[in-house]
Amino acid sequence: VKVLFGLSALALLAGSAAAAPGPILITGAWTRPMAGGQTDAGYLTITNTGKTADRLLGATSPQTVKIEMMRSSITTGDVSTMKLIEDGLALAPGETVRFEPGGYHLMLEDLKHEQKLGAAVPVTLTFAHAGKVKAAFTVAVGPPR
Ligand SMILES: [Cu+2]
Repeated sequence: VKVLFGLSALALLAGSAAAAPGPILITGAWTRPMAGGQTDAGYLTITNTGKTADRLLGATSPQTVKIEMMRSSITTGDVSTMKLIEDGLALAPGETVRFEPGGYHLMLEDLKHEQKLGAAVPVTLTFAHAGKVKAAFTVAVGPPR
């Protein structure tokens, strides 16, 4: 049984090393131009194309000290508030979640460098099931079309 397990673990490793896309599909990732030292929001669309429920647990980037998941909403009196998402974001099989201005966003806190128009900011998203998924956030004035 141990030998069989070892073989299947090797097969899994070989499979993950291949370029085949995982169940998590990231599209339209962007963030605004911003000076270093500032905080900026990042937006993207995440689709769980797999058959297993998943959960976005967090994100990291060499460009920031810290990334937090937040959700903006308009409360009474047209006041916009941001709420920290501390226990992750669930993604049912087949579900798509959009991070966009006025809603879900990633807070890229304390940028280490200026974000110049047209550059790409590397972000690694961590999912409970899919593991680490890399995304490049295009620095742009609005969402990519
Ligand atoms: Cu925020």
